[in-house]
Amino acid sequence: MANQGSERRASISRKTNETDIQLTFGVDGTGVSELETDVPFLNHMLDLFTKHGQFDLKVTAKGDIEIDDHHTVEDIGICLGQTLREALGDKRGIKRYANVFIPMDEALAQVVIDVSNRPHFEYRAEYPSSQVGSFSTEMVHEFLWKLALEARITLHVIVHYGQNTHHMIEAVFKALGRALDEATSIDPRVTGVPSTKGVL
Ligand SMILES: [Mn+2]
Repeated sequence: MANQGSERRASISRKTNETDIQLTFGVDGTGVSELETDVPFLNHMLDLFTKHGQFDLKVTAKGDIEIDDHHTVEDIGICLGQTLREALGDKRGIKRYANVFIPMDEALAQVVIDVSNRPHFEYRAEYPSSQVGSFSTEMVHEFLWKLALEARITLHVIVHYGQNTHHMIEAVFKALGRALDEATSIDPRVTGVPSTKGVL
C-alpha cells in the first residue's frame, strides 16, 4: 500500500487464495471509475459511488466467483477501506461528519458518517428481494461493514423505505458517495484535525 505524495490518493495490491485485487482510490477526483470485476451489479454501484463522491476509483479484481461473489465483494470492500484510510492520512482540515439522504424514485436511503478512526457500522435495511440479478443483497452488508472496519469510520446506513431492491441499493451507494465526499472535504476554517483530542 502506498499513499502517493501530497495527493489524497492511495493504491493497494492484495492477493489471497480467494481473490487478487488491485485498487486505486483518490478522494479528490473527477468522478471517473475504471472497474474490472466479475460482479456486474457491484461495478454499477461503485460507478455511482465514484460519480457522486467525485472520487477516482480503479479496480481490477479476480475472484473465486465459481463459488459465489462473496469473497470478491467482501475483499473489494476491504481494499477500498484500506486505501480510503491511507489516502486521508492525518485527516487534517476535514469536515469529519456528514448526513446525506438520497431518493431513487420511490426509495429513500440515508448515510451518516463520522471519519472517527473508530470503526462502527449500523445498518437498517430490509429489501423486498434477496437477489438483484445474480447479486445477493446480503452482500451489501458485507461490503459496507468491511469498508467501515478497514477505513476506521463510523458508518450508519438506513434504508427508510422502497419497493424496488435495485433502487434501494442504488440510493445507498449514491448516499455513501455524497456523504463520504462531504465528510472528507476540507473546511478552510478547521485548523489541524477536527477533534478536541487533537488527533483522529
Ligand atoms: Mn441502476
